[in-house]
Amino acid sequence: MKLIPLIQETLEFVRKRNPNEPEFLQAVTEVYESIQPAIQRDETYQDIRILESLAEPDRQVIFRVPWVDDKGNFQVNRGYRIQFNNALGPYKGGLRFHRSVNPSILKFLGFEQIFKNSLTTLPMGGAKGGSDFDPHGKSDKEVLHFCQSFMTELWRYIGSDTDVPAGDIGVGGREIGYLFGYYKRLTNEFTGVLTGKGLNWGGSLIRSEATGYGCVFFAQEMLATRSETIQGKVCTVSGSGNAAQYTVEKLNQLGAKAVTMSDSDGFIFDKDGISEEKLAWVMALKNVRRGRIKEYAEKFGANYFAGQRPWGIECDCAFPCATQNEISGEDAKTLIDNGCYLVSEAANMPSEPAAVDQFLTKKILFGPGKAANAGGVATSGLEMTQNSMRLPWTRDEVEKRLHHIMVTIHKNAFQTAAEYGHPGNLVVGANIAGFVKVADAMLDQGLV
Ligand code: NDP
Ligand code: 2IT
Repeated sequence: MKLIPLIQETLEFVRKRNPNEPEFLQAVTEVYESIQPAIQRDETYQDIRILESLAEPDRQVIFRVPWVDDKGNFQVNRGYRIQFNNALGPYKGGLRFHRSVNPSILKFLGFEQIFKNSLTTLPMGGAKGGSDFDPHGKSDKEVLHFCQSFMTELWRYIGSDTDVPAGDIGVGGREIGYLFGYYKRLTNEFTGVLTGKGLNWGGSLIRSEATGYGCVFFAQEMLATRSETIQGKVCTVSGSGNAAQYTVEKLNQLGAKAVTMSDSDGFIFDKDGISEEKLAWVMALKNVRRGRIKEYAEKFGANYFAGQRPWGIECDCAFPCATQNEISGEDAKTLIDNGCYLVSEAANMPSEPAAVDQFLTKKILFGPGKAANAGGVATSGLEMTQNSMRLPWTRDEVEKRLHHIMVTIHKNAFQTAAEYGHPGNLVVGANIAGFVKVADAMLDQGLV
């Protein structure tokens, strides 16, 4: 697509304002290039201030997080909350604790979150936050001390009608519990200020499962456009955390076969499939013992590939569930050459631009993260609803709603892509559908 001057100028403006932020620029470039058909069609979006405003966070909070480790030594980390856009509802998005966390990564995640949340059909704005704190190898007590110090600063910027954080990489049920407990002490309020809470203190059934389940539901919808089902498909999965575990669980439930899982040290390949029993063992390994995926190979006699990603393994469908830019252009080529014809992104921006190009050019079924992984935040939205009503829904009720939302997101992205002249291109479809709703709301509200 040849870019019109408005998009070129906007991207130039964003690049100048945000030097040294490659992940953020990657996310903005992809969205702004792909929404060009909507900008060209409707003059209202040709006001450059819409695109400039959207790429500028409403507020960025950066703070010091001092804490004391088990040896009695003082440690200092950096905490962040990027409140990107609240045109559609309170700021909403996860917290990531990982050593790589920096403004570029959180801004890319916060920017993506705006459009993702727009697609969910629920009233949520976009935000992201976190810290360069590395939870690997830390004791529960150290994680508790860190979370309490983090919340000592964060509490004043969030609230159930202001900004509702949740989990992401390195932030799961344990961390949400510690963060929630301290928020409650500081404010003397029991509110739905965080999602992903424990089931007996305000959490929603299916929230833990939602990202993985949603991503597989999205894959089912993509396959249905070719009159196919997921049953019997051989699937590669990366990661072994929250998103990966429940992707594998749903694949098993639907009769597909997941053959790989990974962590940052390497991946395992189990040609017999990661059965329900083996997955239960992985969940205990990762969520309780907090061990390495390599142990799976030792336990079940599978193959382990140190320092590698699973994209060289033959499969029908691939589910990247670890992190950004984990599929290179080269990996994409290998996947396609080996017969893979569906990629559904549970992770945020896992495919490098060169990989996305190949998926689109070769016309395989490609579900971009902001559509395919929206089930996580959508179910967070359902948790907020239940908290507001002070009434929990059953597991079945939440899963039905999640399924309906994923079907709706796919339909919206699919129809929008066709409407704007790019049939089958869910990158164009999801970005335009997400953008139009946010831009209209911003215009209605006087571009604030
Ligand atoms: P977890 O922390 O539960 O798991 C992350 C997994 O990815 C771990 O196996 C981890 O391995 C691996 N990983 C993390 N960073 C890297 C890296 N740099 N290189 C290789 N492997 C890595 O996080 P989630 O499962 O929650 O998140 C995974 C992805 O899904 C992220 O992109 C996240 O943004 C996205 N996502 C999550 C949602 C949620 O609700 N949790 C919702 C929507 C998207 P190791 O333990 O070795 O670090
Ligand atoms: O990337 C994401 O959508 C998440 N990490 C979930 C955010 C949320 O608020 O549930």
